[in-house]
Amino acid sequence: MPPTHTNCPISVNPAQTQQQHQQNHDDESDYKLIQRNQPSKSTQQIDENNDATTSQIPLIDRVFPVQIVWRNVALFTYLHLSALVGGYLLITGQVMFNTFLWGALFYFMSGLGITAGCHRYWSHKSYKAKTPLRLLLALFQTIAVQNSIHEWSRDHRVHHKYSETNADPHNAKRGFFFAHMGWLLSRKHPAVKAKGAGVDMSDLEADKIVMFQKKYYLQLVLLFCFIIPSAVPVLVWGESFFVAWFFVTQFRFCVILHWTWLVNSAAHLWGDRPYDKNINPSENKMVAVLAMGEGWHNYHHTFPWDYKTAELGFYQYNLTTAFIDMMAKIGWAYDLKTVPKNIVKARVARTGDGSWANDHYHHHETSEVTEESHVNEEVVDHGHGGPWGWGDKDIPEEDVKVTEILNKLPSEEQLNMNNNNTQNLIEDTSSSLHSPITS
Ligand code: ST9
Ligand code: ZN
Ligand code: ZN
Repeated sequence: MPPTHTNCPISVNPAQTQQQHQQNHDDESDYKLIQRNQPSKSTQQIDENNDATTSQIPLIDRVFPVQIVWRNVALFTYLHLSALVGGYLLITGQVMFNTFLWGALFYFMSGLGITAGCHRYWSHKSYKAKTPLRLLLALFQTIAVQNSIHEWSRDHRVHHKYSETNADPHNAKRGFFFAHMGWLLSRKHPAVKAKGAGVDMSDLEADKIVMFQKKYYLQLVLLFCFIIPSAVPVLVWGESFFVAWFFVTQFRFCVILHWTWLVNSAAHLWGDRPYDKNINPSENKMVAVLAMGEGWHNYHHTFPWDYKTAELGFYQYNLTTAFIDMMAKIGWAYDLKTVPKNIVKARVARTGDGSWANDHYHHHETSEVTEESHVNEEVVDHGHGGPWGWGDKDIPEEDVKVTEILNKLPSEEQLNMNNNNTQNLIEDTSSSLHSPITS
């Protein structure tokens, strides 16, 4: 069905009731709140061929054009049926032990490629990495088959800046299924493309590893996600091709996809909002465990430049933080950005929903933020969006100044920059890729 748009910033479909229209206009005022922090007021409308024209695209509306992509429906149907076969082979003991370990290795590699790689490193620039780690993360990310690093990060940056609007690729206002996987089964809303075009990607476009992976994505995926994981068990320890294909490749791939998608669906719908009650993303422990520490989503959307994506470094709920810390110990990761405790607490008092004090998973020490302080605080509504991370020009200066940067490189250059976060940010924004070892 083609999208219907009018010059009204809130689109009105003839089938809408007056009540729905009113609701849209309520949402419009919602959107104005979002706009307070956004650089441009209007969104360009793009036609079905994605060309920009001058009129507006609604960012909030209740009627969503759905254009199903049947090729994707077929591919995902095959994937899920194959994963069921793989799961059946596992629980009926038909998978050799070596094959199980091999599958687990690919599971963790692909998971970390998404969490530590294209999420915390490339999308948010929450830490820096030396070339060996960048190569490793790019390889891991390829194994996950979640689109190229470039495409994943562009969608993710626009998700942070325009959360829960039409410009959010997996807008959770469209329901659990759409946010979970429906967005991959249909054409993107024109607002995603229009707003996404304004998101700065220059850092990734200057990253040779990212651009190489984008260029040869299909070949790399075939080799690292499908051929190698399925062939090695057969050739090296005599597993049947049937088991290698359905368990190691299809089952492992499908499970990681669902744990990732839960961050967009469950962690945008259910859970506490201790840091900012005005946004949808929430703290969801189940998702945190499954998604290697990525379920503390209210914190993450509030402070997207924090490399831990959570207030605490509890490794059992945040495997990715453990991995990055380990990489920092061997010197492959550095400039780890994090938000000091007192800043977090001030934010909890200002915009939290009051659950922080009750939930001991968020903090080690006794809470100093009381219920009373919530009642007395005037809550500032930030709208839904925010800066996408450390390199975003819209990150507030105050936030940059107070950010703690851990594991700085002991080089002279770094020493000169001590306590000068703004300089660090400028370096990051203008792409530190000019240095042979960093990005
Ligand atoms: C997958 C991704 O699963 C999952 C991402 C999840 C993110 C989670 C985040 C949560 C935090 C991290 C948690 C990690 C937890 C990990 C746990 C591990 C244990 N901006 O896309 P096209 C433009 S992928 C700007 O074809 P359609 C652009 O010009 C699964 N512009 O649009 C583009 O051309 P180009 C496997 C944009 O036709 C053009 O539009 N992959 C943007 O509407 C066309 O783009 C699949 O299934 C933007 N954001 O098609 C593939 N977007 O790229 C599925 C687009 O050349 N995808 N443009 O510049 C598709 O088939 C299609 O994209 C589509 C839309 C059908 C969905
Ligand atoms: Zn994020
Ligand atoms: Zn999110």
